[in-house]
Parts: sequence; C-alpha cells; structure tokens
Amino acid sequence: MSNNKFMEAVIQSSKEAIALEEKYGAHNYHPLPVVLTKGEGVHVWDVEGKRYFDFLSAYSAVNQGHCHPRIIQAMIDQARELTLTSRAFYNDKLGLAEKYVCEAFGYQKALFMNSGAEANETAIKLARKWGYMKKGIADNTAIIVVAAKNFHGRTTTIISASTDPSARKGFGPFMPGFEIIPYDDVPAMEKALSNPHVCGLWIEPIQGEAGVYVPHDGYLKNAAAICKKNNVLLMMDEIQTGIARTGKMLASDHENVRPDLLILGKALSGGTMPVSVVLADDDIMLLIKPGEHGSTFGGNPLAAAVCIAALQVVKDEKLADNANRLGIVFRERMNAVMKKSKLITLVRGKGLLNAIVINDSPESETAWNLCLDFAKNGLLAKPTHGNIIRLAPPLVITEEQIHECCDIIEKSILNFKK
Ligand code: IF1
Repeated sequence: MSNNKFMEAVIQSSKEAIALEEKYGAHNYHPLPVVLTKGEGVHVWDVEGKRYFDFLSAYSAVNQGHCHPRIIQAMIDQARELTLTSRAFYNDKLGLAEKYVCEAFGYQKALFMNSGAEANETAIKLARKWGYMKKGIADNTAIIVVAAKNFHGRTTTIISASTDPSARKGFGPFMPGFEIIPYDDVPAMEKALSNPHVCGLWIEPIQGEAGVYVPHDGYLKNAAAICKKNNVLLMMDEIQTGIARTGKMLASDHENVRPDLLILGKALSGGTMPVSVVLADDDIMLLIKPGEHGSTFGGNPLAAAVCIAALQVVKDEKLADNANRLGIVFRERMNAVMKKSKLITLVRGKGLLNAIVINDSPESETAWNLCLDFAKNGLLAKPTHGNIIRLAPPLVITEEQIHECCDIIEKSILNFKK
C-alpha cells in the first residue's frame, strides 16, 4: 500500500485492526478485544458501531470526557497557529499555562514535560539536586523513599523503584538510590526518613495500579509531618489521582496536605495529548539551571493551550464536586451488589476512582471474563492486578448514567458463571 493510501485506509472490522497490531505492533499490551473508533463524553464506540460506557477513562486521562468540545477547539485553534518552537525560543502560550497551573495549585514555579513518567523523572532530579545543594547530602548518595506496590511509570529509573517483578524482570541493571517501605505504614516512614541521606518521600495518595489502595485517614498528613521533621521533600504523584478524579482537585486536598513537589499528568490535557507538569516553589525549582533539564516537546504552545482549556473545563463544570457526589452513589450501589453476590469481596475508592475486588485468586481469569461480560453489556473496564477491577468513568458522567452503568455491572455480576 503506497504511503498516501494509508491516509485513506479505513479499518473495515475490529478483526482487521487486531490482526494489523498483532502483525506489525509490539506485543507490550494485552487489550480487551474491543477496537474503538470514536469517543464522546462518557461513551466510546467500536468499529462495528457498538456503544460503550468508558469505565477506564484511559486510566484517568479523559476526566473531562472524550473529545471535550472546548478542549478540542482550543487544540484546533492553537494547532492552526503554532504547535512547537522547542525551548530554544520563547512562545506566547507557555507563560500563560505556567501562571495558570501555579495559581490553580498554589505554587511558585511549574516545569512542563510530556508523559507522567517524564514528570516523575523530573521530580527525582529536583529532589536529588535539592538534597545535595540544600540539605547537604554527600554527592551521589541521596536516597528517595518509595512505597511498595507503587506505579510511577515505565522508565528504567522508575522501575528501579518498583516492586512489581513484571515491571523489572529483564530490564536491569537498576538505578540505585531508592529505599522501599510498605505503603500506608507510618512507623516504617518514621524510620526510613530519619536517615540523613534521604532527600524525598515519593508516594501516590491512593495507589492506582496496585488496585485503588486508599490509605488510612491521616496517612498523607503523617507523611507531610514526618517529611517536615526530617527535612525531606514530599513528592506526590497525582498523575492518576489528581485533576478532580477523587472528588477534590487533588487527592492531597482530602487531608489538606501541600506536597513539596506536585506531579501531574494524564487529564492535564483532557486526554488529547501528553502533557505533564511538576509544581514546586522557587527554593526547589530554581536549583535546575538552564541546560540541565528539559525535552523537545516539553512546554510546547499546543500543550500549553490545551492544558489551560482542560483545567478550565474541570473548574467550570465542577467536576470534583460531581466526582465526590457520584462516587458516593456508585459505592452505595456496588455495596448493595456485594450483598447479593459472593463474587465481590470488597468495594473501595474515593470520588470516581473505585475498584471491586473479585472473590477469586489473582491468577484466575474471573476478573478478565467479567470484564468481557461488561463489554458485552456495553461497559468497558479492565482488571488491574488479577482479581481487582478498576471502575473509573469520565467525571462528566451524570447520576442517571451512573445508575445505568451500575445496572450493567450488577447484571453481569449476578448472571456471571465462573
Ligand atoms: C501503562 C498502570 C495506571 C500512573 C501514575 C505515573 C504514571 C502513571 C500514578 C506514568 C500511568 C498508566 C500507564 C499505562 C497504564 C496506566 C496505569 F496500569 F500502568 F499503572 F493508570 F494505573 N504515575 N499509568 O498511573 O504516566 O508515563 O504513562 O504518562 O503503562 O500501561 P505515563
């Protein structure tokens, strides 16, 4: 097929799309056998025209709903003017976006990157630099304390801090300088952070990939206090929990905690393109000097314009309040289902970041087969680890739609045959 033919090529069936990826694509995912071609709000459509409720939201990247018109319009308008200058020159959008996010989240400086992993890598460099230049840690001996079962991305440095064998196997050697403690364990935090070589505590306020683990009330408050006591930076990965997902603008807001380094991504662009950012105050951010960090697309004018629109939508449509209110409705419905079926052993989450734990071993196919049944009934979700199904719709969902989706989930669960 000549190149211009690719422009007109149209996939005729899901089967054809899957075969193309099987033949030409890396096999680094095991997707549900659903091929999507359109998204709008809480809905997505497959190639055969079947409509689904999206209960994964691209892992909380489309909090504003698929293809939100205001965000798409901002993207189109900017794309017609200027998409990329590199940081060799200024552009007329980045400063506006930096001001917007600094005021929105209450920080003095912003450093824009692209993927969440890049933002986490940026935070690691900032924390280490601060450790050497401000805390007086001996060069190349800084330690960052992380939680077991974390997920912060897939780069070789980030997986050096992972406890997930599938994320690490075959990718060594690993980056030194990380100490792992159990999640949601305050005494372990006290002990680890008392080490004078520690420059940062790097955690998720709720562990998403681990299965939507919500820590005990006070965990974040304790983390902030122990960091302060030991002169350690609190590095909060809100890439999945941030931007209204848990019923507040940040999951940290539930405990009035202000991280020293705030790490955002995903819904920062409403799922239109990779945009991530690290927020900090001058005494940390200004330690990185010109030429010491960056990326080709980091802070590009298109991302800047999209980011402002995406955050404005969250504010104008009060998505955090909606997530808070409908999250309560959702968990009430799921708890009611749990009373009728032995298939669910637990419902947990905050706002519209929730999960159900399936009554079977993580190695079983039960959660996967249940997700296949959800799909048959018009709702898309996917298991995280084995027997846990994350359920996270776009935050623009209505109460009526939440009940419609709970009916689908309930029907699948009550009729499920192992
Ligand atoms: C995949 C998981 C979720 C994240 C947190 C950083 C990143 C992520 C808390 C990195 C990304 C994505 C990555 C995607 C699937 C999804 C995921 F299953 F991988 F772990 F959501 F839980 N911090 N999470 O959740 O951001 O570099 O991807 O932009 O890799 O399969 P990224």
